Amino acid sequence: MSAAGRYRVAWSSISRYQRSVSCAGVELPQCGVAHGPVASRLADQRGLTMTMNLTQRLLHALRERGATEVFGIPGDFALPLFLEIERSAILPLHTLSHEPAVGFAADAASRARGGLGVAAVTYGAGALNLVNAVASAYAERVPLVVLSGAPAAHEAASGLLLHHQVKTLDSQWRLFEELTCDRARLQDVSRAPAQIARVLDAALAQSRPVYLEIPRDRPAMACEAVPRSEAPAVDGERLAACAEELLTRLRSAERPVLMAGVEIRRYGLEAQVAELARRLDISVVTSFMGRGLLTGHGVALAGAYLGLAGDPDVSALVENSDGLLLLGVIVSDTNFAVSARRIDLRRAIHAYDGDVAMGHHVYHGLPLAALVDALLERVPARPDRPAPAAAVSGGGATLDDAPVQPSDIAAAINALHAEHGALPLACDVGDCLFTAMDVHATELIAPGYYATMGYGVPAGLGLQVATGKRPIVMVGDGAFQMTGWELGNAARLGCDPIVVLFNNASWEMLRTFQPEGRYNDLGNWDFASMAAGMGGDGCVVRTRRELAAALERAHATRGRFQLLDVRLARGVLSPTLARFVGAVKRLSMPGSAST
Ligand code: S1T
Ligand code: MG
Repeated sequence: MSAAGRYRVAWSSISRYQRSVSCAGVELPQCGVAHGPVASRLADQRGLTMTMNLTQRLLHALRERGATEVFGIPGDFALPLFLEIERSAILPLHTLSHEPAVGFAADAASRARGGLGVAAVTYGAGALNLVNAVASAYAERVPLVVLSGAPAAHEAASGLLLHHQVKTLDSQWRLFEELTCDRARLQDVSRAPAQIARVLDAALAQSRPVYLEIPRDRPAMACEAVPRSEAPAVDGERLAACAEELLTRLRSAERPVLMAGVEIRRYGLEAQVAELARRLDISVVTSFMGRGLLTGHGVALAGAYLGLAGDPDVSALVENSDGLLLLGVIVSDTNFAVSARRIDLRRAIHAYDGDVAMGHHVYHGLPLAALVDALLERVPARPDRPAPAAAVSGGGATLDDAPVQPSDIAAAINALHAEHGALPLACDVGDCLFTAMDVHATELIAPGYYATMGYGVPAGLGLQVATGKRPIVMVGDGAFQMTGWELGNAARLGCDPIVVLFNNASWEMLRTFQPEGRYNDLGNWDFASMAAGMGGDGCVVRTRRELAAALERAHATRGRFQLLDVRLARGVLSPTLARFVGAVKRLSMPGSAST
C-alpha cells in the first residue's frame, strides 16, 4: 500500500480512535476530539501531519496481524499502557482475575480465530505469573504476544532496588528469552516501529510467542507508523524440488497416509490441506494434538492417531504406511509415545517448522503454506469427487439412571451436537482431554502436548470473546480448582460457556499411573452451588438421564454460564485414557521397547 494509502488507513483509524474520546482538546477536521498527548502533536488544519503515540501504533500493528482484543491485568508499571489501550479503543481490553488465565485466554483466542493473541501484564509479579502459559504457547506453536510494563529508564538508573524486581532489572528480560522466538524493549521510540514490526512478524512466521517490554514513560510518546508485514522470501527452486520429490514418494507408495498436525491450524491452512487431501485421494488422520483439525472441511477423516491408546484400525493405517506424510505434526511423546511400532521417520515425509525432511535429507526454509501451495499447483483438482458429508454421530447416548462415566459424557455431547449443531470444545488436561477424543466432528482447543492444567475455563472465555462462538468447556475438578473461578468474569466478558466438570474428587489421571498415593484425594467440592455466586447456573449430575437433561437445559439457556458438576466414581476412566495408561505401563516394562 502506498504511503498515501497507509496514511489514509492511519487517518481513518485515528478518526475512529478520536471519535471514542470525549474530553477537552483540539477539534479535528472530519472526526471527533483528540486527547492529551495526541492533541499536542496534531497537525494544524493545513498540514494534517498526524502523529499517533506508541500504544496506538502498536495496537494498529497488532490488529493488522490478526489480533482482535487484548487480555490483561495491569500494575503500576503498566498503568500508562492500559490507559492508552483503553482510550485508543483500537482493540478491546478484557481483564481477568489471574495472569495464567490471561495467557490461556489470549492463547485460545489465537488458536480459535487465527492471528496474534495478546496478553498485557505488569512487570515482575504479573509477567512472571504468565510464564507457564507462555511456555505452553511456545511448545504448542501459538503466536502469543506478551506486552509487559517495565520501570522507566530514570527509575532503573535510580540505584534503588525496585519493587517487583527479581535478581536484576534484566531478570525478566532474560527469562522471556527462553519462552519466545523474539523480543524487544521499546526504550527508544524512534526505533520502536521497526522493532515492533520485526517482533510481531516473527511471531506470525514462526507461530510462537514474542515479548515486548514497554517502560512506563513510553506508551503516550509520539511514534511513527509500524511497517506492514513482509511475507518471508522463499527459494522457488528449492520449493519446486521439494514438492516434486515429495509427490514422487507419495505416488510410489502403496499405502500413503496424510497426518494433519497443529501447524495446519496455526498457519490457517485447513481448507488448502483438505483440498490437497481430496486431490491426492489419500487416507487422512490427525495427530493426537491435531484432533479437531479439518472439521467441516469436507475431508473423510479416518480418525486421530493415538497408537496403542486409539482405534486399532487408525493405528494400523499409520504404522503400516509406506508413505506417511506428516504435515505440521509435532513429533512428541504425546503424539507418538504409545506407538505399537516405532514409526521409522526416515521413511516418512515430515514438514514442520519450516523444514521438510525426507529420507536422509532436509529442505530448509520452506514455510508450510508455501509447500502446500506448491503441491496444489502440481496435483490436479478432482471435480468429480464431491466432498464427503461431515460424519456427525448422535447415537449412543443412553438415557437411564446408571451413574455417569466419562464415555457417557462424550456420547451425550455428540447427541447434543447432532440435535443442535456442533459447539467448539475448550478442554483442560485430565481424563476430560481423553474423553474429548470421542467427541466427533467439532473444533477442539487443548494443550495436548505441553499438558498444563488450568487451560480449559480461561480458554473457553478467550474462544468466545475472539470468535463469538459459545463453547463447551471440559475440565476436571483438579484443573477447575486452579482457574475455574475465572467464570466469575464470564458475564462481564459477555460469555456464557457450557462447562462440563468431571468431578471425581481426585487427581485421577495421576492415580491411574500411581494408585498408592493418598495425595491424589481432593475432597468433595460442591462446585454446582458455587455457580450462582459467580453469575451462572450450576447443577449436580449423577445419572445419564440427568446428564442429557442438564445439557439440553444448558444449551437452551443463554446469557449465563452453565456449570454441570458431573459426579464420577473414582477409578472410572474414559476408554482412551484406560488404553493410554495400559500402553504406557506395557511399553515401560523392561525389554518391551516398541519395535
Ligand atoms: N500442574 C499443572 C499446572 N499441570 C499439570 N499437568 C500437572 C500439575 C500434573 C497433572 C497431570 S494430570 C493431573 C495433574 C495434577 C491431575 C488432573 O486432575 P483433574 O483435573 O481432576 O482431572 P482428572 O481427575 O480427570 O485426572 C498431567 C499428567 O501432567
Ligand atoms: Mg479429577
